[in-house]
Amino acid sequence: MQGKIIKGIGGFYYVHDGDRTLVECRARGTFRLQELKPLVGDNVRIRLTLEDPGSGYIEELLPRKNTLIRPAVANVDQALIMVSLQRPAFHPALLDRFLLWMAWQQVPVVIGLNKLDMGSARDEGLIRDMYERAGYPVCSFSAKTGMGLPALIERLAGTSTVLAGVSGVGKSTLLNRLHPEAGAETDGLSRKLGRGRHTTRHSEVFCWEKNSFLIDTPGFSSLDLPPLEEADLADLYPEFETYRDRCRFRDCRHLKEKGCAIREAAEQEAFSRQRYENYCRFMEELKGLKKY
Ligand SMILES: Nc1nc2c(ncn2[C@@H]2O[C@H](COP(=O)(O)OP(=O)(O)OP(=O)(O)O)[C@@H](O)[C@H]2O)c(=O)[nH]1
Ligand SMILES: [Mg+2]
Ligand SMILES: [Zn+2]
Repeated sequence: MQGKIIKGIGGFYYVHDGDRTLVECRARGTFRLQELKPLVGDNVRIRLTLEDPGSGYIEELLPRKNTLIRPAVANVDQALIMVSLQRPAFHPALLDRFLLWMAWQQVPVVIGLNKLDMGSARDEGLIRDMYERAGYPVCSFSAKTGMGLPALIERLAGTSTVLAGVSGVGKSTLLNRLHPEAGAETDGLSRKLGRGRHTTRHSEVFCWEKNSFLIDTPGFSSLDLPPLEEADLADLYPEFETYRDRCRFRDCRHLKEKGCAIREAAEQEAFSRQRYENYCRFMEELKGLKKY
């Protein structure tokens, strides 16, 4: 029989056949030899145990559309990177890190700006503008009140979307809103710090509408950069695209070089200057990583 791995806990994989059956499976040793680790989202062929039809083992991993490292899932069409206006506070550099990971993994992105009920319309506008100018679709909403959700639902329907974002931004709350049967645990934030409490512990796939999947994932609190060469960082910024070939030097790193078209464009606010400044910081970080 065939199915999809909807979650993996402690060496067991839970395989759903798309109808009603959920089978607890172990993976066969051969995957380990091939260094292929089954991932949540994998489509697999399984064999049921004779004595117990509720358990079985994975015989074959079917070909993947893609494989993500952060978060570790397979077969997604896009990522909804969630941030919140407040609690936790919005940090552009952190969102930029998520965007770099997704660009590096070649996964299309929708930015979900949550907790619209808590923040000001002015902040919402500034953030939206900053990222729309970079070419990213932005949906603002409140998973709690339902405000703004129709536009988001349009983007999610008919896709397999992985939810990503730091702890506490409301990933599981959104999932429950779209699919109450999920009954995902959500938690109050640490009152003093306004930080998330790492409520979701495992990634899990939910089918919330026909052919529409959401993958809830645990939020991380910090994020390193993808394993990049310095020369490749600029390629992950969609808004640099039109300027990249106009720099005076071919090997321009777009920092302090003379005749750098990207820096000039940032100074003229052709796109968000803050995104460019974070780019410069990330370049420093990549240089530092190389030394040690
Ligand atoms: N005011 C407000 N609170 C929200 C909204 N969405 C989520 N919350 C609250 O934010 C807190 C964290 O929500 P979760 O859904 O658990 O966050 P998460 O992103 O799944 O967090 P992890 O599982 O730890 O990664 C909960 O107390 C939610 O009730 C919203 O739109 N408005
Ligand atoms: Mg959660
Ligand atoms: Zn340049």
